Amino acid sequence: MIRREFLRAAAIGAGAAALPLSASGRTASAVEGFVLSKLPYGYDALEPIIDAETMTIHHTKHHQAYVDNLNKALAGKADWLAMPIEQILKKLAEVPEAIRPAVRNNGGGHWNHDFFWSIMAKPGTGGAGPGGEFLKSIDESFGSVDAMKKQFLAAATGRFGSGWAWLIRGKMKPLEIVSSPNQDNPLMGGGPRPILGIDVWEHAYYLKYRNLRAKYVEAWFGVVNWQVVGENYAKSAA
Ligand code: MN3
Repeated sequence: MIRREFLRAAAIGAGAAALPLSASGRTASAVEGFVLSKLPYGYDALEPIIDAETMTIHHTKHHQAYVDNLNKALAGKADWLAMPIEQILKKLAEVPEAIRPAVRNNGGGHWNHDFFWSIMAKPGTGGAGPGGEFLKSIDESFGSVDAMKKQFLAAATGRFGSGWAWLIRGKMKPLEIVSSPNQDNPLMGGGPRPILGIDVWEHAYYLKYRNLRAKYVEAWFGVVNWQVVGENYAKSAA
């Protein structure tokens, strides 16, 4: 058997019939490993809220580096390379200890950025805001959409250093807001798949907003794709 055939056989054996899907649905094969997905819009699509230069560096340098370093960490481990990234994060405790920190940081970075790109849209095209059951859950959990945004802003600005703020299904209430350091996310440790999330690493906003993280978070709501976020809400109910 040639090497490529062997790897493909190994991938199918370990990952059932399906090739692994990244968060945004791109396939990765055991041969090439994970791949940087294309953005669902142009680098300048989120202007003026997120500038094209920030988007270009963020995607082609930062996200690319997470993908490359994830592949490097998993090199030679066909069973892990064949797994969807979401599944790897859920099973992080089973990743060999020697590579677990690298998989956590870079696998988290890969999933988080795929997710982040997917929930944004050109200003004015992302829908009016939450609706239906999603809106009811927000009202029940926070009182109003504005109150939810306020709490999200507090979590995003309160996260010391680099990290993320998330809207997720809650335990005590239908929805809750949490934040995580570095490239961690709620999936690690068996939590729910996020509904909404924001990257508050300085690389996400520093060129335009400098040190003013709160200004960035407030403006960012103008590029949220509420259609996709509503779908995330529906999916997370299952
Ligand atoms: Mn980032």
